[in-house]
Amino acid sequence: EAKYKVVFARHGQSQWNKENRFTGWYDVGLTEQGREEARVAGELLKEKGFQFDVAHTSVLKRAILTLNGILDATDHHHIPVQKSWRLNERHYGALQGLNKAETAEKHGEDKVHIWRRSFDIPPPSLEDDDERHPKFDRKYSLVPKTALPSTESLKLTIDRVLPYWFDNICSDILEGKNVLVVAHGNSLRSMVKYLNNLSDEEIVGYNIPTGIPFVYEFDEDLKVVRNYYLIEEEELKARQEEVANQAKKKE
Ligand code: DG2
Repeated sequence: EAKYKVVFARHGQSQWNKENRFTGWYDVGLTEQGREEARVAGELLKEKGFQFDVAHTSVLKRAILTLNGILDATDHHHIPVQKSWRLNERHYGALQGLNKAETAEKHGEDKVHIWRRSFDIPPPSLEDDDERHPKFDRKYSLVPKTALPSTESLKLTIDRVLPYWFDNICSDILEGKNVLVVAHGNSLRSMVKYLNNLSDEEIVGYNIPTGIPFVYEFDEDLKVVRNYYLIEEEELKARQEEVANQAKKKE
């Protein structure tokens, strides 16, 4: 009954993941460990016999470099890669750059949990004239300024990710292509919420670790038949727990 398979992965550890800073649309590179995670993910996919015809990623280099690492390790340099701002991380507003644990110390863990994981409450927004606003970044010069965020809740992220899922990724899947998607914690949570039909409450507790491929199998109508990570349950739980705990106060 499963007809199509799509492989997803969050990028490997970025420099700001390592420093435990809110990243959002800030365009930070990978750490050595992040590059290694990409290589290991690629080796795993190769070992399991996955092949790809097209890849989709964001316009942020931590995702692009991870995808490149996977394409390198799986010997898939030839496939077309589509990059879109719609697969970018959720915009973290004025929190971008701040340390997650320090922010919890300052504002309280509960507040930070709301900013990180509530469904529809966006973090404080960037000022309109803040030089970090995406409208000043030439990467986004072909996106209408009014469509560019100065902060985003998960709900707003879903609103801009899902059109890309339907129009660009689903069409590739339905053409019979093997698709690889490399994106970010919250742009992936957006797709997972939709695909697994999770409630606004259920998605709150769902965390995605860096660099670990996960697979969705679909029937001919693109209904999800099953989904799973390519690592053991126990290791997955530990890695998810780590993500959940990033905004705990330091002891
Ligand atoms: C992280 C996710 O994004 O952070 O923007 O800080 O996936 O690009 O590393 P990513 C960020 P949390 O929502 O898990 O705090």
